[in-house]
Amino acid sequence: MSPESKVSSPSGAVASLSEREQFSAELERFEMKPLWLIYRDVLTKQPRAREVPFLWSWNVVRPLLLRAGGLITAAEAERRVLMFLNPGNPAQIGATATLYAAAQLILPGETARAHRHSPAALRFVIEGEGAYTCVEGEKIFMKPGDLVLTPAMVWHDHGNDGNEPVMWLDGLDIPLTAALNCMFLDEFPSLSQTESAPRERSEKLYGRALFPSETLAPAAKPYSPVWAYRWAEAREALACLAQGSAPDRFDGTILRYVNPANGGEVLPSMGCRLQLLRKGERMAAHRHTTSAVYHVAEGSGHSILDGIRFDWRKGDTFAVPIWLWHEHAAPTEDAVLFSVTDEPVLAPLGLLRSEPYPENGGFQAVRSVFQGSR
Ligand code: GTQ
Ligand code: FE2
Repeated sequence: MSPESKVSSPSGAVASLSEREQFSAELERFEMKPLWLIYRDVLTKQPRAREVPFLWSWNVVRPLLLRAGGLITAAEAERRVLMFLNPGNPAQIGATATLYAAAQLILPGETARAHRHSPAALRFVIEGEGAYTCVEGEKIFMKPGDLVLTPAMVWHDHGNDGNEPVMWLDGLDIPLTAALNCMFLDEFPSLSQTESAPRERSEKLYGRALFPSETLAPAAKPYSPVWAYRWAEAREALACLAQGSAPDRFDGTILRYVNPANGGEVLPSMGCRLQLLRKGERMAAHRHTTSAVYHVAEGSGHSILDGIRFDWRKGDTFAVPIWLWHEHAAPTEDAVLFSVTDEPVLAPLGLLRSEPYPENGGFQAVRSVFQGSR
């Protein structure tokens, strides 16, 4: 036996490489494997995301979504949805490792049938009026910029009673639910739910500083009792916050959508944020263990994601994977970014971690400009 094929361990044990290989092969029969073969690949020093930063331009998405409107009905499709997939991990149904994002279209007169499922969902309306989501018998009419929640296992159907196409961003925790193998879907016995609650009930009862008296105790449900957060109110609150308070170094002027019963996140798996970047503001770069999907609600600007400049404008959606350097700027006009984050998942696991960009005064150099499609 040649000397190279002999290896030794600190304990002095000596074995030939082929002996070790044979040992590993033997283990396979019993569904075992030595950890030492993959130790460094499992316990990485830092997160190694397969997902990459990416942007879905509304200029591209909108005409494709309208084309889908001519190809398939909402009834046939169940949901007429174009999913946003991450090119770094296309086999996974998600924009990041934890967050699914998609664009949905509902045409005048259409109904998307009632169902409920274990993934939690939210919508952020991009364009059009006259559509509603019916949540547990409560019809919620939606306007651009409105956020509507359909938490896990809550009945929901969509309809368009108006006379224009309505399009929105869907955010769901599908990758997470799928990773947990916890997928459930129930179909409602009829196409749509009968309207059994007053319109916008959840907002009237929980969205103001007046609660039904028994609700003073922390909410029993793990999600917000308010189903809808209106654009006009969110935008007004953001403008108010911007007056007289200094912007966050990384995020500018930023609000959380909260569960009014406990001040916590709106959903157990997804948090929502709304941030204002004032004209001329350039925020510093950082990275964190949360991943996010951003949607441009107003204006235009750019983000530098891992050295790549992504120019964005109203209607665009972009993904920021875990532990990726990112910074935002609005050089020419005020911009408002809506975002969904998996922070509520990481926080209770003790996994929240972030760091500022250490070089160049906290700003990344731009290596390239994002070009879009293949
Ligand atoms: O609107 O109910 O994008 O159930 C994916 C799954 C939307 C919805 C999606 C869904 C929905
Ligand atoms: Fe759904």
